[in-house]
Amino acid sequence: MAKRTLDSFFKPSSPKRPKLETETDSTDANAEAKPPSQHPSYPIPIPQLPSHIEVSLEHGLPFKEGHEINNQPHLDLLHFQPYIPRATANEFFKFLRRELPFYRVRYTARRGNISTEINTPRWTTVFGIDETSVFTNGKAVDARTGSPVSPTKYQCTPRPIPDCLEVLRKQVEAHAGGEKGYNFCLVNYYAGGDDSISFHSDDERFLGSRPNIASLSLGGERDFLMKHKPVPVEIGADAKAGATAVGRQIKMSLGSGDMIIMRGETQSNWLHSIPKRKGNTQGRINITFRRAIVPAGTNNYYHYNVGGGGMYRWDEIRREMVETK
Ligand SMILES: O=C(O)CCC(=O)C(=O)O
Repeated sequence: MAKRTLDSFFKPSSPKRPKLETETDSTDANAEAKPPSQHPSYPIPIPQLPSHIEVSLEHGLPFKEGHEINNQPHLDLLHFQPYIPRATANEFFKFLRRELPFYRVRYTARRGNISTEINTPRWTTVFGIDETSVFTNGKAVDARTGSPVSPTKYQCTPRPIPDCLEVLRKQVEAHAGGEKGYNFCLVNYYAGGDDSISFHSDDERFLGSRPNIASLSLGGERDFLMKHKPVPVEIGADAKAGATAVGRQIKMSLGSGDMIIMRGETQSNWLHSIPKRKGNTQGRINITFRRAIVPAGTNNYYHYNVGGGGMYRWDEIRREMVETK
């Protein structure tokens, strides 16, 4: 109850006229007091959060306590419904869509001798660096020695997490059930039902053996599916290998502000996806926080979420992502 009151307190009180999303709020204390996040690796400066969103994130979370979902083999989820109050989550969604640089990454997937060109079916962006390095005064330095990272250490230029996402990172870490030190923030923008992510698990070795991944939804509602990985079984006396399904498929509807923490054995045993949904025209942002432990994680995340192509920004008039030269 108390939190509901807090949320309505932070909501802007009936504005005289609706403000266009493109307008900057010249009366916003935060925007006036603090310069935008800037870094040589950023293609654009990234503004500070409007103060009412920042205050709501710093002092109002979690809006509802998380509940555990562990009623199937190897499943260990913490579900907040919502983690951020809906009104704040919707404003945060619009802010991030407007202010972050996005990419539509194309890459070549190789399986044996066969190469396939993949067009990632959503917009992506990423910030962070694995735990062997840290940003100190904006410079990437070795986490142990503090000496500058060699220019050949990474095949990409890592970007520090901007203040507007760092505020959230700290809060999520405090509520994520034991995670110490998310160092990556991946952002997906799904423009509508044609954008998707297919079944996969975040089980790469560069995340360690029992990764804790926090996944936050902002904006339009989408289905989130989970299914257990096929499990090899011994069949009959001659022990032929087969596979069987374990557990039931899970379908959750993720609304604005909802968060799922996937932890423990979940990633090694379960796959998840956001399937395409014909006719859905609502934009949605997903933010995941993770901890990568070796440089391979940094290289992987920038390769697949920034890539080598052009940058896109949200165009408020055209109401779509537009490539920026
Ligand atoms: O959009 C989502 O909720 C899922 C995102 C996801 O699975 C990923 O980024 O690995």
